[in-house]
Amino acid sequence: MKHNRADFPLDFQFGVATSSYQIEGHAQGGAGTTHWDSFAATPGNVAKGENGDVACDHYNRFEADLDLIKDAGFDCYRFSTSWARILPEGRGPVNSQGLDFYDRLTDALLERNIKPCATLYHWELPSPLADLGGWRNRDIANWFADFAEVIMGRIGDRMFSVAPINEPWCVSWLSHFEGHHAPGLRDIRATAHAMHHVLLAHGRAIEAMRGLGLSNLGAVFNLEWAEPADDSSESQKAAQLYDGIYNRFFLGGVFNKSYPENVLEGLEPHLPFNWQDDFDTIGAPVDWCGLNYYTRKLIARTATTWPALKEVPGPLPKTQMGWEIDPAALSRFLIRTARDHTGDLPIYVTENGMASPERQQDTDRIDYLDQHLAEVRKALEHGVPINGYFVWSLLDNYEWALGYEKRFGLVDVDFETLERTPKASYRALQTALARD
Ligand code: PNW
Repeated sequence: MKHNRADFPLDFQFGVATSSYQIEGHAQGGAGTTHWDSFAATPGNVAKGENGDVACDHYNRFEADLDLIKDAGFDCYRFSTSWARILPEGRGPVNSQGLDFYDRLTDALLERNIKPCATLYHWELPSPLADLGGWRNRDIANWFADFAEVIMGRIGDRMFSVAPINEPWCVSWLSHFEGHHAPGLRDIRATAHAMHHVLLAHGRAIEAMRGLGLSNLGAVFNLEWAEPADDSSESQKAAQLYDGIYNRFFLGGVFNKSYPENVLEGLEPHLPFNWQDDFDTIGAPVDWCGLNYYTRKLIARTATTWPALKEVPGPLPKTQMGWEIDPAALSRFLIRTARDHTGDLPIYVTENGMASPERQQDTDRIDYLDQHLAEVRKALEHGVPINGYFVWSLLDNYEWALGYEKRFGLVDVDFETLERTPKASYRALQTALARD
């Protein structure tokens, strides 16, 4: 790689990220069913109808997987905790096997001197709560805060950092407006409610964890740079609206206690009553901000109902996901986020990486990581307080609606044998992260 540890501040943290449903193998250990199980079982939603029942079987193989993290030289491991594994009904009775699993995982990380960075929710909502309306139901903020207390009551004392929710845009817009993720709705009112409730749930969980005495609590957002497809003022406005919906709505709610005007123009009639009254909870102080960055989009207007946006194919090189590679947008985002939202608060790049069909010699991934780390360094030189960078992902895994074909791992997984094989990118990072 073109960079190594010495190019970054002394206490800069390098990490790798995964999520529970994507790697654990959900159908074991007494976990309850989730809305992803039913979504995946409905024909047409997921490539080949694949689901997370077995995934990488990390549930049984976590010790060996943590050895891989250790041997690569990572400082931190960002994992998520499955709500339905811990509370099979979403509320009420605890599955002690589930709590035990995260307890063992935590200790196994500490034994290896790897810092545990937990995300409480990375998308597998327990089915009984989904049946009650899931993210459309305001009560979810309290159900979620209760879950936060259960899991962090057990492992919170040993966490390096905790974030309640991974990517509020995906939880709400992608899942309730675009219908690409569970629950697969296409409804603006459901979307607006989910957008607001996911932030409210975030804030309630922060309050609950403060109550437990936890510190180093954060929020994790996914950002996509919106570029006007052409220089018409229409496309310019469209790109600003895309930016508002995708990026500024969620950052604004948590850090500025407000939603962007250009989004409210269309969304306000669909938001829950008295949404303005929730900003003290939504904006509960956090200790850091996590940004997940992969790509940019070219945006133009279309003649449909609000928001009337369309994505236009762009000219940049693309990953296996078909996502354009635009490293420069990462430093722009880091600088802008500090300027407009987070000020002096530490920022972490909590996900960055690419899908590639190359299962061994993934030099495309090495280039991708190199180019994005260069942008992190640029933003650091600019004075942005960036404390760490996490690669998505350790293992090839269940890439949601796209199933197992899209491979984001530094380590190849053979989904027949579940055998793990480090790729060239893993070796390159191992060299870059070595301490002398
Ligand atoms: C992130 N989009 O998800 C997630 O945190 C991971 O679970 C996922 O595997 C990774 O990125 C790669 O996709 C996203 O459609 C999924 O815009 C989809 C979108 C964005 C982020």
